[in-house]
Amino acid sequence: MEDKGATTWMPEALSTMAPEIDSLFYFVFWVSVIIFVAVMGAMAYFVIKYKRTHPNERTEHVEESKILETAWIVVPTILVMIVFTWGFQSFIKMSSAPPDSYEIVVRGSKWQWNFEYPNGAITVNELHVPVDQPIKLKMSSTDVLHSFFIPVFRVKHDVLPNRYTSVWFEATETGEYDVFCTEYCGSLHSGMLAKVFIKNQSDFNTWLDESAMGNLDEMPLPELGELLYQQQACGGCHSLDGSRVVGPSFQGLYGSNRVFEDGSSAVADDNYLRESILNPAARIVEGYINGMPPSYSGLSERELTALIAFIEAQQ
Ligand code: HEC
Ligand SMILES: [Cu+2]
Repeated sequence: MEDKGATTWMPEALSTMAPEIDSLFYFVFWVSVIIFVAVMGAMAYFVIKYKRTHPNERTEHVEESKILETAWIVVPTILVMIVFTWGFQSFIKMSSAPPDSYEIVVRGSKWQWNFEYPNGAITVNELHVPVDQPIKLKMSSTDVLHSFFIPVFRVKHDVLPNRYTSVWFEATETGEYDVFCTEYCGSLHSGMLAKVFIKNQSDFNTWLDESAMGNLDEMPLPELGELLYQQQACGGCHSLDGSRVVGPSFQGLYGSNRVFEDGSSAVADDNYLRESILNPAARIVEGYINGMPPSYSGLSERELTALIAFIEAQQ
């Protein structure tokens, strides 16, 4: 059970904490199996052995057995205390990241994960980490509750809109594994998937240097717009290929005629797009719900212009 391979119950164990968590899991699991078999076995045996065979048959008088009663108080108490101390120790270890941890900022939003590294690099739905190095994730959400889960590391924690939560892990092998959102967060929850890429330290450093953001002030507007489209999770609701997701596609949007729920209409020019981003509830496109988060007012003027330029480029 200690090896790194996946079992029927568990995926590979690839963090320093994972074997400890698995051992506790298997302890609880096997104790439960033994108790289940013993109790069900005894029950089946007694049902047959003491079956009433005649209407006049009466149960004989039974005195309690002091030894038996003591045993079933003491033994479960000991088992529960073992699980408690073992679990509590692991819990403390899992809750406090080592001081030399490498910190990555995680942002969950409907329906993607953004990761921000100490040098300013940002990735979407791809978490890159070095192997054999404690990593601390500082997590928050821009909208609803999400939950961050990496099965191979055995870490899972809620991600909340109103405070930071964190998990830490130290990967023990390189590879590429799944990350899930495990808190139902709306229609595309099941698609809120990411990958963790565990690299050796030098590959990670190379990757990090290559991914450092250039000077955003000098980036051409449509390019900056595309970056924001990814980072701000617009892509979760707006496709670029004409397909309908939660909101209308950006393909062919610019300059087209928009019809709204109240029957009015307008041409999708710069002013309309600006209003749609800053105050999405103002006019609702016909056939859609008022489902766009009102939280984009923090975008700078340059960022808004960049997003509009990006939308204009989707013809
Ligand atoms: C959670 C889903 C969601 C996200 C995220 C989202 N939107 Fe929307 N958006 C919608 C919905 C739904 C509508 C249609 C209803 C309405 O008009 O408000 C919409 C409408 C729009 C429109 C008007 C479209 C039209 O056809 O007239 C624009 C422009 C727009 N969004 C831009 C953005 C940009 C830019 C971002 C990222 C910064 C973004 N949206 C993020 C859901 C979303
Ligand atoms: Cu989620």
